[in-house]
Amino acid sequence: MERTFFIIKPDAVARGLVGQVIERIERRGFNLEALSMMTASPELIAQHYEHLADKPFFLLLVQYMTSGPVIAGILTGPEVIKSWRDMMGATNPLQALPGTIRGDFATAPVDGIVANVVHGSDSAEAAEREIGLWLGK
Ligand code: IDP
Ligand code: MG
Repeated sequence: MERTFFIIKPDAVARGLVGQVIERIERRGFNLEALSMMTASPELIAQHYEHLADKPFFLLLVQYMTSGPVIAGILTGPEVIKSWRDMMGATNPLQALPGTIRGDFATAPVDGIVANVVHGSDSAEAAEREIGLWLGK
């Protein structure tokens, strides 16, 4: 069994999409091991996305991710890290295929903000780091 860390981002919470995202997780057969609602601090987002700190969009990303409450949690299941990334779809919703969460729920970026509904860890190492950072588990 693998575990991964996921976020339902502020745009999705604000738009009332939490239930539909959770429904897809449950329908796929993954287990919700933890679920927490919180508003992230800029410091937390800066640590979470530290590998993007030198990107020109970094400040916009911090503003976006702190703009309202998020749902953060842990998913467990077979090959859940890759499966959840596949369910999310491409980073830019313009490229995300219909059938993926981003492809079904997000528009192309507006004003440089890639508001794309969900986050998922991209490796087992990232999952453990992010779970520790956000949930202390
Ligand atoms: P991922 O979320 O698909 O793993 P990352 O490259 O890790 O994509 O980027 C993290 C987040 O930063 C993205 O989900 C998106 O919200 C934002 N982002 C990524 N690339 C851009 C960009 O070129 N402009 C603005 N925001 C971006
Ligand atoms: Mg990423």
